[in-house]
Amino acid sequence: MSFFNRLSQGLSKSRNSLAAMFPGQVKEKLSESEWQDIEDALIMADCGAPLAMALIAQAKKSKQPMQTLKDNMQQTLNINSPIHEAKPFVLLVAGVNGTGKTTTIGKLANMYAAQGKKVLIGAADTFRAAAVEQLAVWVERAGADIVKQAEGADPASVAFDTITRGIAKNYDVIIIDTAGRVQTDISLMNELAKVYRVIGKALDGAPHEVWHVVDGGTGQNAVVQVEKFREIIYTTGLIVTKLDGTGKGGVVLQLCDKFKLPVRYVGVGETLEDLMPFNPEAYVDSLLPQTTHTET
Ligand SMILES: Nc1nc2c(ncn2[C@@H]2O[C@H](COP(=O)(O)OP(=O)(O)OP(=O)(O)O)[C@@H](O)[C@H]2O)c(=O)[nH]1
Ligand SMILES: [Mg+2]
Repeated sequence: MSFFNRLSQGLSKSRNSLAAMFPGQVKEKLSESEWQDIEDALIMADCGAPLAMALIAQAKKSKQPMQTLKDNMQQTLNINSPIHEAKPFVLLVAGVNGTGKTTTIGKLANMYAAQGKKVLIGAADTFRAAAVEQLAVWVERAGADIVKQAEGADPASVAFDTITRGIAKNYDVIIIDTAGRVQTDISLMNELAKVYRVIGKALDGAPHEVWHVVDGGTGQNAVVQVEKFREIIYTTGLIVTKLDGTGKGGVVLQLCDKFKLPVRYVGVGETLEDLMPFNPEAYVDSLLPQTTHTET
């Protein structure tokens, strides 16, 4: 299934409110109350009121308002920042509890392995033995390797070991999984800062990328999460998960607008294949009521 179809299916909850208001083809000329409805729907999808209002205000001023709205939404999402290349490429993955970090790492490992890369995963979520087991299952399915230590081990030590091993054994990609944590837990945030620092000690210039995994259904709270994590681990990109089941897809717009962080991939399901590169155009099309969309 194409990116557009997957996403469109998933985001249909946020889109339905809009699509229901505008069945069939969308006119370019809308009445004031129709614009208000679109603005409300964007706010309900968690675009954030200031951004929704700004987008609508700009659109209304233009000769082709609907097209302008789409263009500006796309522009907001289209943050040009190529993924840093290195060998080994070291990626740190973090975020609050249950957002889909471990699942996403499984998907990423699968993707890189399919590209013929040698992939090593560090199980730096040492909080629960079950977390390491969960990761090991994903990693095996993906055909990658794992570095783990006993439950309760220092996550920074696991990260250090993983990178040392990855360099020695000539891995192409090293991904470090971390335990979920809320941004208000100072000691856990300090622990994450230490993981970040130690990765840099194990390999100069690492981590090359730091991806914050956000549950696409989180809504407004995602903004403060991204803000606080970024202060600690210098986030370079976002992964937005669970877009197959949310009515709140608009938060992605808000995150891109506020932090100018690129969305690297999106999660659209629970299997290894359910990870897709982010496509701003398809994303906007799946949020807004449909005109027509042709696959290329
Ligand atoms: N529908 C759907 N479910 C997902 C997606 N990504 C992850 N999940 C589910 O979300 C739940 C949590 O996923 P994990 O990967 O364990 O999340 P985590 O961030 O590693 O969790 P902690 O390590 O406990 O913080 C699991 O049930 C996953 O199957 C997605 O894109 N879509
Ligand atoms: Mg996990």
